[in-house]
Parts: sequence; C-alpha cells; structure tokens
Amino acid sequence: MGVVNVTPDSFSDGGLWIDPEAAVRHGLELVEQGADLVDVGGESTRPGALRVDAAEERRRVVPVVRELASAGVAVSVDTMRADVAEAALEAGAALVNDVSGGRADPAMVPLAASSGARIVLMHWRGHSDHMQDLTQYDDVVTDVLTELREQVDRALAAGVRPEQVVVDPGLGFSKTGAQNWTVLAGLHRFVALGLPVLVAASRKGFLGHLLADAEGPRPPLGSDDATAAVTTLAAQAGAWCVRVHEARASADAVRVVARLAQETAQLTAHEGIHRA
Ligand code: PMM
Repeated sequence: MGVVNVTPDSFSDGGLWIDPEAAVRHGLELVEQGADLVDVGGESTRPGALRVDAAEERRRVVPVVRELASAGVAVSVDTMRADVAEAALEAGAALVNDVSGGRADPAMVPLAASSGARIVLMHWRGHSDHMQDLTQYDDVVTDVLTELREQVDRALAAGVRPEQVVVDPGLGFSKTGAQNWTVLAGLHRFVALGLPVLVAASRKGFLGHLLADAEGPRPPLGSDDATAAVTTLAAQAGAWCVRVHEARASADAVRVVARLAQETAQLTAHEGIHRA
C-alpha cells in the first residue's frame, strides 16, 4: 500500500502532495514502483495534530480518489469520518482505512456494513492531540490484541462480515517507541487472529530514533531503508499488507520473501520424502 497524504502537515511528506494533480501523479508513481493499493488521506494523524474540518478533508481527498480509481488504481481512503469514506467509495475507492478502528465516528461501522467495503480497523485509543498520553499497558501486545479484538467484535456485531476486516496494531498510535518494537516482536500474535494484518511503520519516529546519530534522530525521509527492513520482517511474519511512503524497496522485499517461502516449502516437502 503506497501512501498519498493530501495534507499540508503530515509527519514525513506534509505539503508535498496537497495539489490534486501532484497527488494523482504520485499515486501513479507508487503503482509503478509496485504498490497494489494507494492510500489517499486528507487528515494528518501525527502526534499532536489537530483535526481538519470535514468539508476540507472531503475536498482534498475525493478528486484524487476519483482520478486514481478511474485510472484503474485500487484506492483506499484514509479517514476517520463516515461521510468522507462514503464520498470516497462513491468516487471509486475499494477500501476504507480508519485509523480509529470505528471508534471516532459512530457512523463508520454501519457504513462498512451497508456498503460491504473492506475496512482496516486499527488499534486506537484517542485522537492525535492526546494519544501519546494514553500509553499505559500491563502487557502491550496482549492489551493491544484485546482492544483490537473488541473493535473487531463491535464491527461484526453491527453486520460487517469477517471477510471485510483487516486489522492493524497501530504503530505509533498511543504507543511509545519501545512499545512499537514490542508490538513488532509480537506481530505473529496479530497474524494468529486469522484476519489480514496491515503494518504501517513507514518513516515513523521510532525508526528515526533507532537510526539517530550525533545530530539527533534521523529525519523521516532518511528511514526508507529501515522501512523496507520492517517490510521484510512483517511479510515473513505473515502480514497481509504494509503501508509505505516509498513502494519499490518494499515491493521488492515482499517478492524476495514470497520466493524464499516457496523454496522453503519445496525443500521441506523434499526432506519429508527423503525421511519417509
Ligand atoms: N499511520 C498513519 C496514517 N494512516 N493507517 C493505518 N492503517 N495504520 C497506520 O499506522 C497509519 C495509517 C500516519 O502515518 P503518516 O502520516 O506518516 O502517513
């Protein structure tokens, strides 16, 4: 999943794709790099960000979704608002990516149920202006899994079908840097839920902190290689999708993991025959 943030203030690419034509060009470039999906968002969710006006969010997102969808691109819309999601679905979006996992807008889950669209439910505890005050966990992997399972159950109880649901542990959302690493180490437990898992580590602060030098944390644009490393590990752990700002390295990494998985399966079968 390649990211197009049609925002002036996103963490890594704020302002770059605010012009709709530039946003569409960038979406097409991500597809050329190997992205199967392009995620279009009009609201920054970086720590501390304030909410954008709903009409402004719709104005940013819908023309870009329409243009990319009409070019044959599979588009997801990154929004916490049901009316923005609905307008994007009408404009041709195939998937709704709700970082609040249905918690921010009570109309989102009913929209998913009535439209039948696939929906990403991300683990979420609160809006960006205070989410980093909500990082208390007894055991971060177990607690995130429990809360995410509750979000999924709420969606299923409201009529969303299991095949529609994608889950996401929400790296960076109400999680400290150290907690992000713990969640990544426990990714297999999210995969074991039996639902497709999306992982979005791309250019996030915890990578910049890992790669810090004497001048301080590595800026977001400098962590694409580390992002591709996370993609490799996430693919190996069985993730369904990674959400990334630069798609080529991650698309290549996924192909390497898939090829090696095929080879490993053949080798295991071969060894089984020899043992038998
Ligand atoms: N993170 C951001 C935006 N959208 N969607 C999902 N499903 N998961 C995420 O972790 C996520 C997201 C923030 O990233 P950006 O502003 O740097 O693109």
